[in-house]
Amino acid sequence: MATAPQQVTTLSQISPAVRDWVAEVAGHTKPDRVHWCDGSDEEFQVLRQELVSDGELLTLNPQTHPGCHLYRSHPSDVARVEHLTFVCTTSQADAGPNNHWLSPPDAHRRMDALFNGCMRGRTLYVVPYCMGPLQSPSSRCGVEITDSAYVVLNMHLMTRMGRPALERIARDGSFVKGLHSTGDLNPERRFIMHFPEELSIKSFGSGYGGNALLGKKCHALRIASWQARQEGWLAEHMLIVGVENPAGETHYLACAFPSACGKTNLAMLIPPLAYKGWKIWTLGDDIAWLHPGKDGRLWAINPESGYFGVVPGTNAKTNRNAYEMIQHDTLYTNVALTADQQPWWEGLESGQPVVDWQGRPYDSKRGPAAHPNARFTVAATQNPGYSPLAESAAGVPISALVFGGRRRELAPLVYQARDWSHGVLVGASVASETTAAAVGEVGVVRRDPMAMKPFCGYNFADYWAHWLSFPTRATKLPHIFHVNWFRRDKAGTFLWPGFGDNLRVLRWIIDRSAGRAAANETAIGFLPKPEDIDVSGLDVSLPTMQELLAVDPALWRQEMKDLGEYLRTFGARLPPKLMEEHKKVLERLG
Ligand code: OXD
Ligand code: MN
Repeated sequence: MATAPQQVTTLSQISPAVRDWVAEVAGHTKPDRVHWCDGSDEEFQVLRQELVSDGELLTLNPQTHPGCHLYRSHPSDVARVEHLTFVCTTSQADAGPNNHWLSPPDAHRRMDALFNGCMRGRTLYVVPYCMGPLQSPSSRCGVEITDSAYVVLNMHLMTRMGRPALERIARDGSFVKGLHSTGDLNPERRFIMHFPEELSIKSFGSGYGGNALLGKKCHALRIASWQARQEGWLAEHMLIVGVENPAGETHYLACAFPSACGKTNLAMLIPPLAYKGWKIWTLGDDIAWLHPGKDGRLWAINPESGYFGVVPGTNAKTNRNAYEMIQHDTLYTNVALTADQQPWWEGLESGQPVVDWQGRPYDSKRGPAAHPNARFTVAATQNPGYSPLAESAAGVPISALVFGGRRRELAPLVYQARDWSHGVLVGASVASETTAAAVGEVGVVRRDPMAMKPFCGYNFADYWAHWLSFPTRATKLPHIFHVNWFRRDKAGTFLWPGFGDNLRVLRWIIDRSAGRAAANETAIGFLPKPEDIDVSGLDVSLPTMQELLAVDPALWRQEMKDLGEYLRTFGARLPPKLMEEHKKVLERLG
């Protein structure tokens, strides 16, 4: 039987532009071998087996966790490194005070010196990938060159990668160039550089997560946010979730929270027992690309096709779907082990750790058994709540945008912005306690506008101006809300149960968006009255609800003063409209 012509086209022949770039990089980095990834399951299995044979991956208990493996990263390489992440634009002002900056020539010089000969003795993998459904006009492609087979396995689970992506690149005629090497993992020689004007990324010295899986934070947020501004859309650090009520009506929400604030849990929420007939559909847990549609609404696609989620805390009660989906065919990073090679982490309800995340005998004196930023990588289709619309070329229409942060005081459980421009101010005011997702102190409140502080690839002032331009691009924009699941009382106890019960708050958000729920008008926006949030079956008293929904004018005046000071650090590029919105809130606070 004759072989179909496309089957005999070798990968390196599909796109001359990619072929030339690979040749140039190989000439500089001097690998022993070049492997073009076709994205097939066979390729995934062969690479995984090679890593097992080399001792880089450990096969977990095949009876309890079939298809699961453990990878241990270098102990100095366990999180994103924001202090070593740069946006390299010709003009420093374009990167803005929110980014570390180097001029492109300086950055290239520094990175090219590091990449010189760095792949000697190694394999250079060419990973063509598509962020978003292969047939969607909203998707964008890239090629990651990496010398880490672990990165290739992650990219296989997280993106649509291989031959079909390369074919699309050949059709599109453009792609984001991402060059990655683990180098010698020396933190002194670790940099993640972005060149938005050239649509390229150079990452050296880390094999971990957002530093190394270049399709994710580097491409789908930093580079894509720049492209989105030029092309009239938004690339955001948002989950996408569908909420179906018992009448069969589904609303899609896109929600932005800083890292490790429960986006994966919210995207996979399990309705409380009292909510029979409600269904949650997950479209994405980390990134949303939002495009104005012809119908005037905002439409969202998830550029990713897998999850790179925080493991500690995941159990059948906090996130049953995530817990179930990571029982098989999952790549674990930096979890602990039980005596019979099962993965273990803090928050798991059974088992005992005997080996910690660094492979040492577990000793509680040395800290947690699993690293607090231990991760699972898993294909999205394994999620029992996976929405088939995640493959839709058009995406899903968004009914509400929700911002949130981790704040023990001040921000009420939920409030609604008065209109789009006020909503942009609400997004810009997001602040949150820092978590283990990035290197640095944990638990300090920092400003994280739109949860994009580590991810916006250009000056925040221009970014807010771009957000403020949306009423001229779309006539039926979603309503904007802010939530805070993390309020505590004076003794430090959480006031709101969170997790599945957050659906009660989403319900009010949806009802408000659909114009069928009442609200109290306050200085900071519209709030539900305590009785507007359904707490039936919950142990949440009326005084607790009152506290959760209180707006303390003195605290809010201070907050607005701090926000004003923060916004003014962006200087003359700050859009006047944002400061007008800020002034209006201050006036309303009296
Ligand atoms: C992530 C992060 O890994 O935001 O998603 O740090
Ligand atoms: Mn994230």
